[in-house]
Amino acid sequence: MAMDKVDGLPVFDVDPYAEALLREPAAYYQALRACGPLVWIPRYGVCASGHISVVEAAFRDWRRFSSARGVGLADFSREPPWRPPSIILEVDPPAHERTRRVMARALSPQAVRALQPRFEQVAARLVEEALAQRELDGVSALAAAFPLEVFGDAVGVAREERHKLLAYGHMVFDALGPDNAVRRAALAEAGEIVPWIAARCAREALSDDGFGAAIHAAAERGEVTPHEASLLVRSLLSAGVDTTVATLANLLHCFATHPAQWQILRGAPELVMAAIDEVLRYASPVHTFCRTSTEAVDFVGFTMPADTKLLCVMGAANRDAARWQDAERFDIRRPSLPHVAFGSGIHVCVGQHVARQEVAALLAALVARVARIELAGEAEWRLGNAVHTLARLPLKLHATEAASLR
Ligand code: OVM
Repeated sequence: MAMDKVDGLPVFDVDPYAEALLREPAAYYQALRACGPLVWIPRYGVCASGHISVVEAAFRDWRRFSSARGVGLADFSREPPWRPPSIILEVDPPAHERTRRVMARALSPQAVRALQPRFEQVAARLVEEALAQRELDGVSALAAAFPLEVFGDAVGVAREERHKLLAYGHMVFDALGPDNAVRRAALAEAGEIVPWIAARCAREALSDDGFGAAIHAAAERGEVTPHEASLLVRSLLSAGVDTTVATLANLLHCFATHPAQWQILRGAPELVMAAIDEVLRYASPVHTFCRTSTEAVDFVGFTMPADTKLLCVMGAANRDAARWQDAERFDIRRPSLPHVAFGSGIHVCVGQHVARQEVAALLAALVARVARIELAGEAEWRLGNAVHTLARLPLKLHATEAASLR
């Protein structure tokens, strides 16, 4: 590993956004961790870390590691963002606190719990439909179909053209990377998708009983303006679909490729929640979020320059041997928490209990009905500048015996 003059930081000569690495990141993650707690990536003039202690420290230190200049590679203080910034994610305290409070209340535990029966019902139906097929694409038939239906309903979005939520999610997350082919392809759809999304966020476009209406109710109480309420609904649609689709796809892939772990889970369904955290740790859907240093930061024995992006590589941090024994092994019986798949600190995923409940509903339905998840063809990874998941996952689901005797 070369050393350089950049404040004595180890230099890592890599393009983290190269297609081969986005597809197959494990070796990059390992090299990143091996370079030390903090590295300099000359290609983009950024720092990066794959050490969990550093990633957590940066997420906690919101004063010196700002989100307001964007959580992607682009520094909003130097180049204009591709869309009006998020008023909850791309913002620091004190502004962050007000919007976060409104969002947290709309996504209250009671509101989420009330959705549980519906999640279970849809999950059971999708699993039956999947079992009836000789072969299926796990991504479209399960991973995408489930959140599009239940999360779309939960927010209160009309049913027409919901697939556009997927394209929007790709846009939001791929925009966090450099100006590469992945980002350009995702943003090429903006002209069609962005106005559609904006229209879906208005009060009159939303149902009366969803998260969307709850956010607009906060505007009626004067906690935010009506325009801010629409932007918070946009945040739900930005962050809430692609991420859970990716998690479910990664979950199916984990169990299809680790059949012994599936048998362990079938024999101990009380491990469903633990299994979800192990999927999040081992196959973290969001692989990288950035922060921007507001001043020079002395930490972990190095000085990180001011006004510099830090790539918090959660995908790498979640396999840090400093926290997990045999970190490269998928094992649902291990303690998987605390991981940083949902981030950490003040911006930690505000919708994580919705996401967990969605994933748990589908996983529980699979555990109840599926004896074996067989890979029926080659899994195809989706190239994502911030999300690591599959584009296609050919599967054959084998029903449990009790069911086949029915
Ligand atoms: C947003 C948002 C929130 C979380 C994640 C995200 C980049 C976006 O508020 O738009 O993905």
